[in-house]
Amino acid sequence: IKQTLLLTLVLLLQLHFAFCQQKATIARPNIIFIMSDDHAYQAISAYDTRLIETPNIDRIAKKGMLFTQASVTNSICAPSRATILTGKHTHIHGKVDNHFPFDTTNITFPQLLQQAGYQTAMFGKLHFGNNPKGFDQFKILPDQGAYYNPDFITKQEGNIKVEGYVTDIITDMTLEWLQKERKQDQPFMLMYLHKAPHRSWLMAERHLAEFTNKNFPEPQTLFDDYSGRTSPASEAEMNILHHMAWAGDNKVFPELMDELGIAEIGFDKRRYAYEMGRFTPSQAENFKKAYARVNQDFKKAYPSMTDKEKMQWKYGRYMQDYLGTIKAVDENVGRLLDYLEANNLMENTIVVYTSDQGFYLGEHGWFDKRFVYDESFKTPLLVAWPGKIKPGSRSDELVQNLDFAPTFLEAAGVKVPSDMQGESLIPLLKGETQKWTRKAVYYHYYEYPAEHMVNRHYAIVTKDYKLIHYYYVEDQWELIDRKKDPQELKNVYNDPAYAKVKKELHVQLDGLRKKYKDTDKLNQQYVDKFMEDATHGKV
Ligand code: SGN
Ligand code: CA
Repeated sequence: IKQTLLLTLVLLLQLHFAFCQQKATIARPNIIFIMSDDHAYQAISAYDTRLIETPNIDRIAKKGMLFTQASVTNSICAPSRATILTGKHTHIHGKVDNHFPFDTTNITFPQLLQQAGYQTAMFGKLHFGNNPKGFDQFKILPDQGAYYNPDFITKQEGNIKVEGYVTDIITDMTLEWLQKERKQDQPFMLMYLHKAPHRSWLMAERHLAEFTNKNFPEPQTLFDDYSGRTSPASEAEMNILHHMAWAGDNKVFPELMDELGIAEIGFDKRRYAYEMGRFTPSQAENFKKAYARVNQDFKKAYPSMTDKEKMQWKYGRYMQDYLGTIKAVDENVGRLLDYLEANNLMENTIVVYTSDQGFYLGEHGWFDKRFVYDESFKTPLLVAWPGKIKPGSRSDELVQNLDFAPTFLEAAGVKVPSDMQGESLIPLLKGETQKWTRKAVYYHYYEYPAEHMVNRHYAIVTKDYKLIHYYYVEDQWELIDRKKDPQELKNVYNDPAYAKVKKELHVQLDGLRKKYKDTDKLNQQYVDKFMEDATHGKV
């Protein structure tokens, strides 16, 4: 009898553990990571309603949390993506710019989740030059990818070309995977990564008529003369008037440029021809038709336009196209959210919406990113997790793309590797702000010399200040008072009133560099490697 009792007890215990394990597996949340490319927070109505309504992206903030001070560690595409996947600063994972290849010996959070029993998939833009590890399924755009009739590198079908508009296609692939391939008995981690609204801003055909007729308010610093800062701001080549391409960006027909005697800016006509070359005949016709009116108006106005008016015209055109591409992103995010709601998938799923960095929408007269100034340093971040995050909540803490990997691993109950440098956002998501101790973040941008010519710099950012060191072309320091000067127009580094603050920030910056293991020697190594590659024609 004793033996039978013992056996029964062992059996019961085994059953109990099996049940608990199963429960733990079921309870592990799904993760959907939605990321767009170059999506400025100024172009999401949950942040700012002046430019566009994005009711679907806003749904995520309504259900969850909006982060007002989310930022990136290095405001450029592939380095940001590598930071997201590894939870490390760019000088540690090695992808410091778009040029260096991603070192695939790095351990990424999708690999760890896959090992822990998650089903994993990635659709859209990665931009690494190599395929992602740790994915059961992927369909990714080669390099930057194309807006119309894009090619894809796929895990199972080799290279394919799909007719249609890229934002719709990436969503179709994502929904198809959810419908047909998702396993019911496994949690999943899905990366849904848009190309839009990356340059050269081609919107979907269905939005052409509406968006080419819209007007937008101008930012207050559209005519910034860069006089208040050190030289990198004025040396950068991302001014809308001087560096935005007439045909390639603003869709002035090349033949009209010739007729009006307008000189090309950069690869102006070549880029235009490339985009046109990808269209089907009917897409080309719609595109030409939609921009014909724009060109007619421009033809009349151009001969008497002042530089100021040219800037205003280009800014308006830029906004029409850039925001037009976002309209399709928002609609497609809506399709995904509708699917999740209709299939009971919202409940146990973390849904993140973010961008690989922010973007200038005419602030400082700029487009593009790269600088540590707010519009490109900050990035949108909205997170829904029903039952865990209070609906409609908001966090002003200094969080970074560095924090995603540890957050997702903790949510999945997977041990966070000790060399990951980010911090889990879970306390913030749960409203336990007192557990969040970070007071400053570190930033380091490397891609120079390169397109847009933004000098290399590193910085410490607190809620009140930015201390920036530009170091490659010239050695210059900037101190920005974020509270008094939110538009970041004035360097107060040499203002005696800031002597104490400056001293303290220098100490903090040294501390952060030590903590994250960044050094001048390492900077030099990246410069040397870049120069070596440039000499061998690899850049
Ligand atoms: C392209 C764009 C640049 C942009 C980089 C990096 N030029 O080269 O304007 O800064 O991508 O963007 S384009 O003429 O090809 O449009 S990133 O988001 O991939 O880092
Ligand atoms: Ca980008």
